[in-house]
Amino acid sequence: MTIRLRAPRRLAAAAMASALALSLAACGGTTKDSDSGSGEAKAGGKASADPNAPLKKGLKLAFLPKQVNNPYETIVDNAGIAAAKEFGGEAKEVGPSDASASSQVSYINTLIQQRHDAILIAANDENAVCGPLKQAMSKNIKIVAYDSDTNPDCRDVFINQASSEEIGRSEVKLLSEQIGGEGEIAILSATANATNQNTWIKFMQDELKKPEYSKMKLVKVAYGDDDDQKSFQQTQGLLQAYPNLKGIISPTTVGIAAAARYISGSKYKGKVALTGLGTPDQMRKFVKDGTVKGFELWDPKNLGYLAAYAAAALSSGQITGAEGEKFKAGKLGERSIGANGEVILGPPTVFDAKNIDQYHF
Ligand code: RAM
Repeated sequence: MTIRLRAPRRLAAAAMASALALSLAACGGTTKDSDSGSGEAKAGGKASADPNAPLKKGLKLAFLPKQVNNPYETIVDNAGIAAAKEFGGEAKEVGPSDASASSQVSYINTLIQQRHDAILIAANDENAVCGPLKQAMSKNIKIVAYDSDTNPDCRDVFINQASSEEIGRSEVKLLSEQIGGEGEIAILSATANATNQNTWIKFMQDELKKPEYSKMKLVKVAYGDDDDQKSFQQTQGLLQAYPNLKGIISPTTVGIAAAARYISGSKYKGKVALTGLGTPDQMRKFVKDGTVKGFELWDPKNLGYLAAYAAAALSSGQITGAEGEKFKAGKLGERSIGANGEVILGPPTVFDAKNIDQYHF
């Protein structure tokens, strides 16, 4: 079972130990129907899944990323667009140039008017997009959240890049190894509303409660809004405000690249550790110049590819989004839907000076 801790009310509960969160999730009411296998689930009711239904040809998909000028989202969406060609469909990317909470709403409304078969969304806010997404679902447009989830009621499936818990806990572990388990640390996140970052941060905070991290102190969570300049300035601000800072976790590709750029040209290089989630292509020079020892990510291309196949499987009636259903995701093989309609891509990879040259994305 995957733990879901997103809505503010649920987030309030998220500070508790993960075991408790797990049991809450087990008896909570947000899990999609999985008992009958019929896929009778949400808004408007659903037809039964037919795992043998052929993928429909000519499906029209639209990717709606957090923002179009984010190199990470571009890799994901381009891979999804290529995947759609593979199964005889067509896909495009549209979206805002900033990742603010309501920036995606007008795009969803336009995509509904254009009658797409599926909308794939990396949500900037789990609730702000809900109304229009439900509207789309009522018109039989399938909704695939990827990267950053919506409220589960507002999409059919969520394609998660890796286990959210594993991402959050492993970030703390990575930084702890780099600073000898001791000292003040900060987090440089994306936007304050980002579902994915907020979920990861909750798990980081929970991980930090373990005795082995008792000498590490989280002094601040800063937000760079997935904007390069703002992330750069926030890094500078953190280092000035907390002169004893030993390390920063930036769980955003935009944030970690900007933070690395700032640190590499400052007196903090080699003194303040930086880890987080980054693309090897953006981070390579900072690993080579010694600013960053290690960071992690999954293959964003596979995330877009998997999301596109999930959209096609939904639109073709192979799956409805209920737990336990399975679909074939091209070269990624058979995938199954877990609790809360979540499909997990796979574990992240840690990149360091030894392996970074093997990765190009
Ligand atoms: C940024 C975005 C995205 C996140 C990656 C790791 O590009 O915030 O949502 O998944 O970082």
